[in-house]
Amino acid sequence: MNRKEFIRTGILGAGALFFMQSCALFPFGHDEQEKGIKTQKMKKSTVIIGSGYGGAVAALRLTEAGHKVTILEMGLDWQKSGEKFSAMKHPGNSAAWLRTRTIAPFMNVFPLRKFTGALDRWDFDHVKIWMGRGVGGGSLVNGGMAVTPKREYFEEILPQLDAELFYDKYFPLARKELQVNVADEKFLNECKYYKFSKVGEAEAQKAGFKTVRVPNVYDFNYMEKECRDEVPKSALAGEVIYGNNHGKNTLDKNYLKKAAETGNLEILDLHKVESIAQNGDGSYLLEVTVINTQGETVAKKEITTDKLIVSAGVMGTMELLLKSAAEGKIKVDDKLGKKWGNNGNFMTGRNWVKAFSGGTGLNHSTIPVGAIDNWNDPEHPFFTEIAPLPMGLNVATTLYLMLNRVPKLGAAHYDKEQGKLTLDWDRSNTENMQKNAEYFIRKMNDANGGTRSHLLFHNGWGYDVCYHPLGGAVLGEATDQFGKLNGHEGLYVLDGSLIPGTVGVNPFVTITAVAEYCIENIIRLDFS
Ligand code: FAE
Repeated sequence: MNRKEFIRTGILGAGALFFMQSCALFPFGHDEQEKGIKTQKMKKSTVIIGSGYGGAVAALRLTEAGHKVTILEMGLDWQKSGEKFSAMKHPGNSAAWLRTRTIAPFMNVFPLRKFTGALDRWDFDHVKIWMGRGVGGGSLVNGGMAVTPKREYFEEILPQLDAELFYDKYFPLARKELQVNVADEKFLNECKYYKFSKVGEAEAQKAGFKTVRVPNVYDFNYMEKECRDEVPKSALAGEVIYGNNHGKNTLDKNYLKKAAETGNLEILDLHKVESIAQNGDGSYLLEVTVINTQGETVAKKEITTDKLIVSAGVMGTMELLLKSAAEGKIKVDDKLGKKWGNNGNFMTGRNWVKAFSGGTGLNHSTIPVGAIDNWNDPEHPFFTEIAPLPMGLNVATTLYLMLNRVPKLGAAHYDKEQGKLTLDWDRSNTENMQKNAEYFIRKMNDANGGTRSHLLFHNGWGYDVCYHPLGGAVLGEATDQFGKLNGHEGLYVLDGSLIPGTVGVNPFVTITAVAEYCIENIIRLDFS
């Protein structure tokens, strides 16, 4: 088919093209695209930018209430595309967003073909931030740990919210919709893939720490079948940060699926919103680039909408709003960008763990189920995930993702000259985290032997590893009490940006619960 025929066919099938989910099949080359690209103008009643937790919750509640919704997602619709996710040992197309080498926290020795993969990483001077790309956002690549924050800490960081209402209504609702479940203890004891967790827990207990079982959105019934070789393996085959082909209840299988079933949801993938401008009549104009799976521009769109929900994840939301403001397209106040934090993320590890009694095992499930809860220690408060190292090697290493308090919060800015987002964040922001890590590793080694994993991170200290960026558009500060951006009718922020830099545990249950609360009130007040 030549290009003319392609366009003719495209015009005949304009409806289908409009709803086309993936632009991977666009047949023309880069130069031709650039020349032939015309900007399409269109109007949509309600637009959500991003299909992670905040966006998915908003989509379900709005569509259920009868509103037509369009989600613009820069990543791929993996389910529709037919592409498969890849395991950590064999990184493929899903392993990185438009990179030629892997971007895991370590061991990035694998070359890649450039593709709109599911995992992205933004590097700043003192912190590297990982995030999910694709329909389902972070749910595609995260470890699925579904932890409800401690009530006292939730009250401390978000005093503007009614904690009773959250613990009675919004947290249970979030857990139900996200399909949270807990692994059976007998299974964990018997399954060889959880030796790393059992060893990690036993050592922590020996060092005097309290361990806790952690709920997850991975379907443990499925995992038990994996263990018995009855179904294709996913968590037990090293799949996680490059996506899971089975087992994990990602947002495209719950919130987004239900929203699509209403018939009111349109998801446009590979649609990147470049900027937001406010028109004279108060509506919003979105400048959108449509890309193919090589990252090449295949179309441009200008989409006008009266109601805009920005759910691009903390870094995406900060970039979009601060950049649009720096370019004079929207006006924001100085509260936007403030109270950014890394949720106290600090990665570390120990070597020669039980080295002479079989180590942590050759095979690790990718789904963490254990944690060390030292939050109530006034001197060294932390919550630590006992993380797997699913590389198929018995490296006798345990890996820990520590979550600490964030006494010194940072801030996000947009540097117009350099054309990029910047962060006020340096080693002083992670000082307390480093002290906790030193204390934790010392205590573990004193009780159990072993050494700090000097070869990982910076001599064993991963102060710059961040999986949980939070804050920047704090609820009730940069927004009103339900997420409406200050001074902007019809423009809402619904994602991790609403939470002021820390929540003390893995954050997606809280992001989901806060989004449920906000959208319920937004619909009541602004969509009637
Ligand atoms: P998010 O899920 O990041 O979704 C934002 C979406 O917006 C993405 O799909 C983007 O592609 C899209 N987007 C961004 N910019 C644009 C644009 N300009 N135009 C169009 N689309 C755009 O946002 N949390 C837990 O609670 N438990 C865990 O076990 C856990 N493990 C993690 C492991 C890894 C490797 C990573 C990276 C994160 C992990 N997290 C975990 C964090 C969690 O996934 C994250 O807090 C949430 O996904 C954030 O949800 P949001 O709704 O804020």
